[in-house]
This record gives sequence, structure tokens and C-alpha cells, in this order.
Amino acid sequence: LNVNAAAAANILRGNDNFLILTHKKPDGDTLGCAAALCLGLRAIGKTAFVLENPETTPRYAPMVAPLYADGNFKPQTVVAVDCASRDILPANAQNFAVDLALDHHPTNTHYAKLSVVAPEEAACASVVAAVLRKLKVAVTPEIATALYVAVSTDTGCFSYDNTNAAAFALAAQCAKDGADITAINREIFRVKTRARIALEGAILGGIEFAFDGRAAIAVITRELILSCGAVEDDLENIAAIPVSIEGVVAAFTIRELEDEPGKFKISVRSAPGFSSSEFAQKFGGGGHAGASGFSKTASVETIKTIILQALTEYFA
Ligand SMILES: [Mn+2]
Repeated sequence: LNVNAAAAANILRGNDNFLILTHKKPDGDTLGCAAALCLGLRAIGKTAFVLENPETTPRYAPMVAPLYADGNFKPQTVVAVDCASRDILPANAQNFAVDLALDHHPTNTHYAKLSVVAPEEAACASVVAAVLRKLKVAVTPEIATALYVAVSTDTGCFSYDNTNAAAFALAAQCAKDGADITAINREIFRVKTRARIALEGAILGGIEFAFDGRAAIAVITRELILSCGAVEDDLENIAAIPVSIEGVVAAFTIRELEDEPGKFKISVRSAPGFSSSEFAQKFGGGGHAGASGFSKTASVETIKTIILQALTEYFA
């Protein structure tokens, strides 16, 4: 059942002992929303915790780790943030029945008893902020910082196509409420690890172009990742690199998976006019018009050949 922010706030107000769930491969939006909601519920006198997500990276851990539930906590009300479906919940969250989902993915499967799904929002942060407003939570700088992390990361620091007036409005409100936007912008969007820079250098040096520069292919093997000393945090949004080159319409990043050597994830990124999702669907994948992916177990050379073959129908 779909409800609005006011109805969701009423449900939260009438319940207690909250556990907040985040999605697999947690990003700034799901973790920022979890932190903001947890702190907001505590601010109105509720008991609330975040379920530890085992894939939380060191970049975001300081924001959520102090809010983790211990193993003895018995939740009465379970809330999922930024989670479109049950199967994107981490394994340790699979046994919980979800009472309320706060989300912005149009693909939300309505797995929760009640859902607030706002596909027009760039980040789930806007949904959480609306609920906190209805709860009359006095937003602290800590809450504002968590919301700012969420909205700024989901919009690529307000540069992706999903960036809209509501995202800017939320960011402005976060700034008024004392979010440390200077530190967040620097730490998340400007400072890169040396491993990341080494990886970017190798990727940029190795990009192959085809069809007069309209297509670009980058390859990231486990060997390259290890030789750069890169960890998961260093790989965030790495697939955005080849599509940032002028003239490239369709970009492919072939990345070897850590847990399945020899299997590759192919991220597709495209400029308007080329549907990434339509392309990925040919290979059993999916996603959005501008960003999609599929996976394949084959050699890098074979995967390149398959991609170039499939592209002839677009560019030849
Ligand atoms: Mn999101």
C-alpha cells in the first residue's frame, strides 16, 4: 500500500523500537537516509537503530556505525530506506518483515506493508526529509549532514541528470540546518585515494575507441585493481570515466568480479540518444537509459568482440 509522508510519519509516531535497513552495496543515499531517520526518531524520544550492513565501506562507516543495533535488539517496527526490492536487502536483513519502505525507485516492488515511493525525487533523502518534517523533528547539524551526504551522492554532487529543484532545495535546507557541506564536498567529491588516481590513470591510458570515437571500452581486471592497491571504495562510480570523453555516446567498462574470477560485469553508460538499458537487455541485464549493466563469463577479448558486434546495428 502506497502512503504519503504524513501517513508514514503518523505510523512512525505511533510505534517504537525501530530497526532501519539499507541496501546491498550501500551508497551514500541509503546510509545517509538510515542515519538521518535513526537520529530523527531518537530526537523525538524513540528507540531506533540501524542494522549493520556488512558491505558498508570505510568512507561511510563513521556516519552509521555508532547507530548499529546489537544482536539482542528486538525490533517492533522495521523500516527500509532506498531499497527497491526484498532481494537487494543484505543477507542479515532477509528475515525481517518490512513495515515501512521509504524509497524513490520507480521499480519499488511494494514488498513492505506500507511504502512511500516518490520516483520524482533524485534521492531517497527527500522522502526521509519530508517524513522528518512531518514528525516535527528539530534537525541537528548531524542529521542535516547525513541528509546532505544522501542527496549529494545520489546526484553526483548535483551534476547527474536526476538533479532537480527539490534536490537543490533539500541541499539548501541542509546548509541552513548546519550540515558540514564544505567537509562533505571535499571528502566525497574532490579528494581521491592514491590507489584511485593510479587506477584512473591506467583506465584512461587503456581506453579503446570504436566507431569514430562514438564507443569507448575500458577494462578493469583483478590484476589491475590489485596492482593499484585499490579496494571497493576506490571503484565507486568508476564506470562514469569513459562516457565523460567528448564524442563518446556509448561507453563500456568491463570489470572482473572479485568473488567470481573470470566473470565480468559490463557497465554501460551512454549519452542521450543511446539507450543503455536496451543494450544491456540484449545480454540479460537492465537498468536506466543512461546507465545499465550485465554480466558475462568469457575472456575480455570475447566480451569486447560481442560488444562491438552488437554496436554495429547502432553505429555502422
Ligand atoms: Mn537512492
